[in-house]
Amino acid sequence: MTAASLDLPLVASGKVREMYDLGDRLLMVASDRISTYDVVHPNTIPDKGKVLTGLSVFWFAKTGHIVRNHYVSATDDVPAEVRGRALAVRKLKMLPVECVVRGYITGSGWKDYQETGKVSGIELPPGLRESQKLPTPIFTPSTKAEVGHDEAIDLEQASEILGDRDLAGRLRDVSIQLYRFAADHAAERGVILADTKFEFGLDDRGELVLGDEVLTPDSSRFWPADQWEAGRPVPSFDKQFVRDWASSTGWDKTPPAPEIPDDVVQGTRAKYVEAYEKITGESFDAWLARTAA
Ligand code: Q0N
Repeated sequence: MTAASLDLPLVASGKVREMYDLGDRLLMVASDRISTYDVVHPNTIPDKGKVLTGLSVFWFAKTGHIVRNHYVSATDDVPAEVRGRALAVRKLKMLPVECVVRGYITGSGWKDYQETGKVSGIELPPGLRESQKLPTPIFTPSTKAEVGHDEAIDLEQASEILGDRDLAGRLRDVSIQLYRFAADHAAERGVILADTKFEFGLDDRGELVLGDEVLTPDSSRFWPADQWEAGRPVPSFDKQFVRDWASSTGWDKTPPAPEIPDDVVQGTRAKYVEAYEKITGESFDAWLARTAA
């Protein structure tokens, strides 16, 4: 069953997710598709979309004291064929700034730091090593590029895009609070939340609301704490099997991505389920039962 087969108006689609119109609400559907190096593979990871949806719901429930969110229900108004992988959410006016928070220096942040000593206009101490924990989490927003990668911006540019200095400052403060809360929770369970991305919107009263998926492996970098070491890239919790296998094939990371063999699919599925169970403290079967049609 593919999400694209739903007989509802499609309002937005990404590499691995779709958003449908339910009239007064939206239906956000997470597929089992997986990308590595930004390229989607031809085959899927069974239950990946359900794991990510269950994780988002866990975090929406846990972070309501920090900021309101768009979550309405994982059952009401959710068609049987996408139960477990879809959420009914409130319609928002989305803000055109992606709210990235980094607690560790890796990925594009590490690249920018090496070139300039700064990330998103924020001067960092000299001598940091790859994957090192930052003295304090930093807000490094980006804008959605029409094609290709998101473009890194600083807080000043975010203010200009939003046309509202106070709103930009509030996005930064709320994003960092969410990151700290989630990183503390994950750390107690042996997982490092290296960085994450939030998307916010405004409701019909102009109030700030957290949207999108939250604190999932697709919107965040989760590292197993026992594999962390400064001075090298840390393997990602969920996709490392696929990346290691893909490298071994000699794939040059340009489309089309190769078909993932079944042992790598099964190993990766197990990592997603393990991530769900470690972080939520609940069995993944309980999520399936809770959302069964
Ligand atoms: C919305 N996107 C971009 C899902 C996520 N609550 C909302 N109200 C109105 N629009 C949106 C949301 C949310 N969330 C967000 N597009 C529309 C991210 N999408 C891409 C496709 O899949």
